[in-house]
Amino acid sequence: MSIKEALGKKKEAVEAILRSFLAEEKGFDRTGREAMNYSLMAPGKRIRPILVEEAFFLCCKEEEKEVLLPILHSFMAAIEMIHSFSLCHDDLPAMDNDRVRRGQDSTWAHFSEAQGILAGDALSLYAFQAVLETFQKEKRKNPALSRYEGRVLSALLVLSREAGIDGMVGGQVVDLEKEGQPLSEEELFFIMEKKTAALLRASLLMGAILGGAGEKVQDEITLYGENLGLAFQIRDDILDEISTTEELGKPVHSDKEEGKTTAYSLYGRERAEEKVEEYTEKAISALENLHREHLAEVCQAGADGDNAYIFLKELALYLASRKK
Ligand code: GRG
Repeated sequence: MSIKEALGKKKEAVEAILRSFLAEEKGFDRTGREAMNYSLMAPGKRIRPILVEEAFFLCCKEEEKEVLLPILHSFMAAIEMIHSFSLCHDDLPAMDNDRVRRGQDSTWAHFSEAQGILAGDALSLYAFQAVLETFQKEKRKNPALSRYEGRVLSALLVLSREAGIDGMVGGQVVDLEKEGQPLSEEELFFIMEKKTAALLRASLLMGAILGGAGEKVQDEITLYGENLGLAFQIRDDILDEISTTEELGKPVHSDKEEGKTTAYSLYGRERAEEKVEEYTEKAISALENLHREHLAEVCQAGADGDNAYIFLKELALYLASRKK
């Protein structure tokens, strides 16, 4: 199966999981629930939940997998809720003022500005509710799950840290504040690292932590995520210049119009493409290192671990030349 086909299958599986976590569309607050679900189910690539799942399967011992599966699914849903909240708010008139996202009306354009704000707020909190409620429910069925409480708390700490002011929100703060001003390379990397790499890194780290990875494996997987994130953002900057609204499902040339310094404007196309390659290579080498140095630990994951290793390697290459 090609990586493209594998991604398609994984995306479908993620969407089935997301559907199981949707807010119930009923009651006086129904509009808010509809807006949350509209934002969450808009057709995205679902890269982040896929990364959570792969990192989990890379690290988790065979005998622990089944019991942790519902918790894993809640983390996969949670990261996509956080990502959707960020897109929902990023499109608002006060931020990028975009009416199109993922090939359809952005959430605020479909509902209203106020409901767009509230949908993002609600999704950011629902992410934590989804994990905690799932864990509580599963513990009631199987009290032995209490022994994984430390993993769940650590993974939630990663999620809150990487999504908030120490991560994605922090990156967005600087991105907006510096709009229209030239950025130094250092400032640009601060933004890319926080705004984009943080959630990709968090996805992998959460999956690894839940799967029981030790510190060294966590460090290597973080390095993979960090470099994958930088390559992903630089590719995004290139696509904003060379692609079309139809292909991307969102407005193009927006960076230039907003006077943003991007990797494309800083380096030019050729060097930006080289940077994508450079960070992709760094990501792959972190993964290879993990596999070489910590084989004994990763091996306990059995065939699923091997498949995840191969998939994550291919994914890095695929994302480096993605078209959307
Ligand atoms: C509003 C707190 C707040 C943060 C906004 C995510 C974000 C930060 C802004 C969106 C614009 C942007 C280019 C962000 C960089 C990260 C990125 C490339 C997001 C798009 O992710 P994809 O390509 O989107 O995975 P899909 O739609 O496929 O899920």
